[in-house]
This record gives sequence, structure tokens and C-alpha cells, in this order.
Amino acid sequence: MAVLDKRTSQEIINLENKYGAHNYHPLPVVLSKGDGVYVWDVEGKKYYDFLSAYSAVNQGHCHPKIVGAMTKQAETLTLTSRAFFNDQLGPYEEYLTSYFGFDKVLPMNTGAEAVETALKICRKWAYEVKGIPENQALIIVADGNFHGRTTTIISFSNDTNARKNFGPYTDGFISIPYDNIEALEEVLKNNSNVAGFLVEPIQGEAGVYTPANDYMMKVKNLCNQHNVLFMADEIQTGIARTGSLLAVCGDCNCQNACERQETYARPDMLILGKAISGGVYPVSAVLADDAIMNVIKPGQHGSTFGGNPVAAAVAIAALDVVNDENLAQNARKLGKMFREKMQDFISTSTIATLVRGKGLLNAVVINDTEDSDTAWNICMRLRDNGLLAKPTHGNIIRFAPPLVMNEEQLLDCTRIIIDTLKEFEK
Ligand code: IF1
Repeated sequence: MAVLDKRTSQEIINLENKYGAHNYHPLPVVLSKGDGVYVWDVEGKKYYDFLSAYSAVNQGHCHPKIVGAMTKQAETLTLTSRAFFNDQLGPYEEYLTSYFGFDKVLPMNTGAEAVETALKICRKWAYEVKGIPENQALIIVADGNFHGRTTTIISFSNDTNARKNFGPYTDGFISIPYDNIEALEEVLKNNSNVAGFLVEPIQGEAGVYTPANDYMMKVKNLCNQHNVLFMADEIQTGIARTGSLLAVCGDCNCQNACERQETYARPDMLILGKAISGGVYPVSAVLADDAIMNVIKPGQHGSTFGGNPVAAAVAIAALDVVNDENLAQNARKLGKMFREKMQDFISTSTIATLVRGKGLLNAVVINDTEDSDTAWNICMRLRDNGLLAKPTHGNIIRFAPPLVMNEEQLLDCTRIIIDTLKEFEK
């Protein structure tokens, strides 16, 4: 076996092209090390990471506390399956339900698995609690959604790339315009078989669409009014990314999701993934109260790795870091600074037209058509200038650094971004 560390970036890219499925089009940079807000490529060049693995590395790369927890558990007991109990899961479930304020959690691994789990619980609740006739439950989703890549999830996507030629599609979903409470009210009034509404508090992949401030609260109230489950997909927006522990917390500055403040649009089901593990290990979860979660009985749902001891230990450490290092407050402060700096530049720019986002989940809209490669070319130059970011759709660049970034680093990054954008001024 060749000694891997002698290979160049291009040699490694060639290996992926030859032996790997071509299901991604990565920026041509080959990373080999991460630490906090920085990553290094195989030639030793250092970059600021402004994607954070799509908001999975909120706590920074290779956080010592999280890696330490993983290493310690990995040397002790990695996987038992749920055929037996293990000494990590119960304490983790107690920790997680207390941390987010729900009665129970169903632990899974990837975000898509957690979304699928929530959809299954929602349907089961609809038949066994709400009394909707079997196989007639409807779940509402929002146009522009991204909830993962399984066949059922892409069945309700309106992204052609994610959906085309993967049919036949799963039935029982209605898509309505995002951030349009009248559309939700209309569909609830006209359909008695609605079981739930699955929605992202901010649509990440769609281009960091931040809805009206009161959208989530209005969704919550309408769903309650119609006895429909409000399912919040916080896989990308959760875990302090948007300047609160959860995006549905609204403008609260507290560390824990709670009823203490009136802006908390508490969902009936909370779906978490990505940064729940700090990007160290695949961990996801669905949280709900007993009246909903108890529809699941033994043998009705599960997963080999769901709730494994390593996942449990990693997630506790990762969530401790969120609290210990005040990541929500930091994301709120630095996010405001980022948008102010970018807005100041945009006011006289010909290449950037808009900056939007919340906390440290932001995006800049580039003044070119969706099918242009300008945003990609800008990201290529950002790479040359020591900062890694990637376009979401076409002409929108997502900017989402680890939440452990400090003010000096944030200002350095906005300088790099602005200087790079200036190279493309028309
Ligand atoms: C890819 C996007 C981001 C998510 C939300 C569920 C999932 C995701 C809100 C599924 C996952 C990832 C998936 C990854 C790229 C990335 C992504 F571009 F695809 F849309 F972040 F915006 N809900 N998002 O964002 O979680 O199963 O991946 O653990 O598939 O290309 P997963």
C-alpha cells in the first residue's frame, strides 16, 4: 500500500475521480488537517473554514474535549446494538431531553434518518392518536426544502437535481410556499387529514432564506389550532448556529431551549443532527413529549448504530462545549458584525447584491444569473486567498464558519472575502 502522505492534492483528486462515485463536485482542495477554525491541505496550505462541513463543525475542527470523549469511549465500548442496554445511552437520553426540554428522544445517526424517523412518528401519531384514516395522513412541507436524500425525502423536494429519475415517489406530501402563513392556513383549512408540517426555521440549502421573525411562532400556533404536529428540522440551524441554541428560540439569548421567553416557538418534534456531535461522529436525534413519542413501541423502529455508546459520549461532550464556550452568544455577536461589514461593502458593490442570515449562518447573493459560474469562480479565488466557502444554488455563496471564531479572525475573514469580491467588480 503506497504511503498516503506522499501523494499530492491532484493525485488524491485523481483517485476519487477514478474510484469514487461522482455524486459531488468538490472545490479542488484536498484537506488533511483541521484545528478550530482552520484546515490545512495536503501541501500544508492553511485556510479559514467558512463552511464548517455544512454547519456540522460548529465547535471547531477536532475540538479536544469532543475528540477526547470519543477516544475514551472508543477504547471502552463502541457498539452493543439495542438488543442490550449499555451504560452510556440512558444518561445521554437524560442529558439531551433536559438540555432541550422534551420528555423523550429517539436516537439515530444521520440527519436524513432523523427526518425519516420524525415522519414515521408523525404518521403513526396521526392514525393512532389523531384518528386519521389509515394510509391517508398528509404531511405538509415547504417549497425549497432540503431535508436529506432518501427516496421519501426527495419525493417532496422540488429540486430537480435531488429528485429527477429517483421515482416512483412516496405519496402523502403537500408542498406550500415557504414563509407564507396564509398558504399554511389555507391547506390546513382544506385538508382534515393533515398530520404534520415539516419545516426548516431557515432554509439553508435554498440559499439561507431567513423567514419573517414571527413565522415560526405563527406556524406553531396554527399547527396547535388544527391539531397538526409542528416538526422543526434544526439539523443545520440548530446547536447555536443562528445565535440561539435553536433557530426556533427566536431572539432569546439564553443557553437552553426553554419556555422562559415568549419568542420560543417550541416544536412538537425537534429534529437534530450535524453539530450535535461537533462533526466528530454521525449523531442525530428526534425529541418529542410522551404523548407523541409513546406511539413507538418495541420493534417498530430502530437502527444498528442508533444511540451507540460512542455517539452518546461524543454528543454530551459536544453539547457541553456549546454551553461552556457560549457559542450561541458568540455566533450572534460575530454574525451581526459579519453582516454589517458585508452590507457596508455591498452598498457600493457591483458584484454582491445582498447579505442575509442569522447568527453565523449567512449567505451573499452574487450579481449574476443562477446558471453563471461567477459564484464558483469567486469561491476558487477565496480558496487561493486562504478561505474555503462554497456556493449553495448558482449565484449564492454560503458563509458559515465554526462558532468558536474570535473577533480578530472574523474581521480577517471579512477582509479576505471583500478583497476577493473586489476582484470581480464589474
Ligand atoms: C448533501 C445540502 C446543506 C440539512 C437539513 C437534513 C439534512 C441536511 C436542513 C440531512 C443535510 C447536508 C447534506 C449534504 C450537504 C448539506 C446541505 F446542501 F445538501 F443541503 F447543509 F444545506 N436537514 N445537509 O441541511 O442530513 O443526512 O446529510 O446528515 O447531501 O449534499 P444528513
